[in-house]
Amino acid sequence: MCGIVVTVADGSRVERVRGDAEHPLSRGYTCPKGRALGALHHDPRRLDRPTIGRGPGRRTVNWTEMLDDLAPRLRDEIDAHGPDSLAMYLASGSAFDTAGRRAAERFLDVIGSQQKYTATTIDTPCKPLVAELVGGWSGLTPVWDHECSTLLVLFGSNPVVSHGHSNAIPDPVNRLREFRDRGGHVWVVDPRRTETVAHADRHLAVHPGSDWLVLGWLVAQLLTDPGRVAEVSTRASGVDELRGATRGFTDDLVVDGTGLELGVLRELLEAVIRAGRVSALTGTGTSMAESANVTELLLWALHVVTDSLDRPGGMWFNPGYLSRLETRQWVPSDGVAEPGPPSRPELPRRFGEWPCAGLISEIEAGNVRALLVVGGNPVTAFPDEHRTRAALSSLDTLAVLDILPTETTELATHVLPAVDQLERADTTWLLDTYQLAVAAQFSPAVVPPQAERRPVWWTIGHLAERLGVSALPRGLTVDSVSELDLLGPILERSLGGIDEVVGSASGVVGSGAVFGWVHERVLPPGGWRLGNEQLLAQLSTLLSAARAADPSGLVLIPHRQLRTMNSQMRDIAGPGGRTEAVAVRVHPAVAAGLGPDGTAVTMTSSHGSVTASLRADDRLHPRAVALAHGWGECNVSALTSADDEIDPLTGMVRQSGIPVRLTRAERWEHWPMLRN
Ligand SMILES: Nc1nc2c(c(=O)[nH]1)N[C@H]1C(S)=C(S)[C@@H](COP(=O)(O)OP(=O)(O)OC[C@H]3O[C@@H](n4cnc5c(=O)[nH]c(N)nc54)[C@H](O)[C@@H]3O)O[C@H]1N2
Ligand SMILES: Nc1nc2c(c(=O)[nH]1)N[C@H]1C(S)=C(S)[C@@H](COP(=O)(O)OP(=O)(O)OC[C@H]3O[C@@H](n4cnc5c(=O)[nH]c(N)nc54)[C@H](O)[C@@H]3O)O[C@H]1N2
Ligand SMILES: [Mo]
Repeated sequence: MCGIVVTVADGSRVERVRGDAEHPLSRGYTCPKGRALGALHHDPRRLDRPTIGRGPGRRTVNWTEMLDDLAPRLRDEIDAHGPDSLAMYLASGSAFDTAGRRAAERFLDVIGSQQKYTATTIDTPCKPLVAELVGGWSGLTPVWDHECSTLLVLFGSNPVVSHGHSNAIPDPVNRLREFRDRGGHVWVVDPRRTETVAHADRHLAVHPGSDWLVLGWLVAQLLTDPGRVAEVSTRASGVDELRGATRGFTDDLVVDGTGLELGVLRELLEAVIRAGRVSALTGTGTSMAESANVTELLLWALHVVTDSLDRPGGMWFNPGYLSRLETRQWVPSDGVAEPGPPSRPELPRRFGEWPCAGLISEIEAGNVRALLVVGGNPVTAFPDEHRTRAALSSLDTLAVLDILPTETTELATHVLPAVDQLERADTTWLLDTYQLAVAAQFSPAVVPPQAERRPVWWTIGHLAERLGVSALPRGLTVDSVSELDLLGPILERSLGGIDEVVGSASGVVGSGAVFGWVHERVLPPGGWRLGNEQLLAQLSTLLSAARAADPSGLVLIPHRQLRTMNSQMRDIAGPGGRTEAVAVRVHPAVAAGLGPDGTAVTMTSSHGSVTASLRADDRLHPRAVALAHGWGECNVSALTSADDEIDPLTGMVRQSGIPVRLTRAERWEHWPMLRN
């Protein structure tokens, strides 16, 4: 989401990537991932030619041979076992590929397969769930009003590293600095003293997994004011139910459960009251925990109770320069989920997809026989690494569209080389509504595709044509279409029209924050729904458990690394490339019992174990163990489960707050990528 300027020599050699000073949102900034795109483009290990076959039998083929082999296999599976025998996993590598993503989704649709899986259900399904249950539509994404708000509270998000969770925050350090320079205050709630804390006013080092107690206490305190209750009731339903449910957030319980002092909680409450409206954001630190849905409900409740949603000085809803949500007709959703896949009927189907946890059992049950992976690395992203590997290896057909070899392409029967971000035209469609302004950018391909790399829309489009259907809009055929034909309709419907977007190299801004359209057009009658029974039942279960809880023992928490993106960019072999490292981070008091930095330690959960190098980190809460996901050799997914601890409302896998034990490793094979 940062504007970049790419210097190209001889029409095809990427010499340099730098931030675009003219870009209205990123203003010359770009993070290490953006600057690495050139080296990634020239990485000698790039997938340049299609291959067929597993293991030593794998052979390089041309595209005709690939399509002649793959398409009939898909046809045979569908003829013999029905369209649901074909599944698709769409993930991060397709999130910045508008034409490819749309073609892939359309393909599954026209084939008639329900077997759609995305990274949402291993990332943050609590957000669309609560948006739907409270606001009436799952796509409502609250965005920080960074220009008018005065209080920003971050729960489990570290934008200085991640650049935002469901908000795209380019140039995060300067943005926080500007916010504070004009009087804004930043509070960070995180069991680790994060890189963002260095640019914040206050840091609350909570016990991992206890954010919901902070939020519930705040809401309960605010709702002790009868005037406020009456006022909130004019724009929300379920206020009494919420008030009843939050009565259990007593001072003692919250102090014990969070490890915070009552005085600190009171200061936060005063800051909220002083600010009047508040901007609060959550991230993967809360969305991957057992309390994810409840935390998100209480976050929305805090915003509703302070009249901060869809209002200046709080959170706004970006209707999107391209999506133009404010022009649509809305029918509020009742939020009822459909059943899960046949092997896991208890897993809810929401937002038109099944939870990733169910894909593994669908393969094991023989229901899914062919899987297309579009820009994903399930071996490092899915729960239960060993089961995921076994399931993927058992598939008749595993076709992976990627740019580099990964742990997943290793298991594939068909590897289909894709173009990278510099080799294709694109627009900011998928993250349109996450931005800090109503804005868009279009960029043509800056270099021609090398070798036999092909756009995802081209590959999927050809497969579809061979199956007698079309994955492209309006029945367009692959060989008669250009990328601009595919992106054109989106740009034409945009706020400024196609010429405006295509004509501006650095992107266009339609406006800053806009307010009121959600109240006018989207909200159900009666306003925000704060009394949802399913969410309040989860809250009451958590409260009962919290009263009995013993907050001791180590728990695993997730975190992001600045120069990697999940499993991507761990090492880049192109010119100017680099290698990253990963470590198990613990508080020095915990490390002292294990050994010096670099000691091999084994982390064990009730589900499995993983061995990696130790690093003492005084920024961590003494109970937290941090290990980033996305590493093949020390795969944190060995500790998670696809069966146990799955959230019943979303099918989300628990990836944070997992009880673990640490011991010195008995035997450990070093691998070259690991450094300390
Ligand atoms: N550089 C980089 N950027 C990325 C990514 C990347 O891999 N690298 N990944 C991208 C993706 S896919 C995503 S989903 C986003 C995620 O974006 P963020 O959610 O902002 O991700 P993190 O930077 O990991 O921040 C999560 C924070 O939660 C904290 N945490 C852990 N457990 C708890 C808890 O119980 N309570 C609280 N309050 N905090 C907790 C961690 O210490 C960490 O600081 O980032 C995106 N951006
Ligand atoms: N235990 C645990 N599990 C987690 C998480 C965690 O914190 N802990 N985080 C979760 C989160 S937030 C997420 S988002 C998921 C991530 O899950 P995934 O999205 O499956 O993981 P990535 O490693 O980002 O895989 C993206 C793949 O896309 C490829 N790629 C890059 N660019 C392109 C392109 O232009 N075209 C194509 N076709 N492919 C491309 C990359 O090479 C890479 O193999 O993992 C989740 N899993
Ligand atoms: Mo994510």
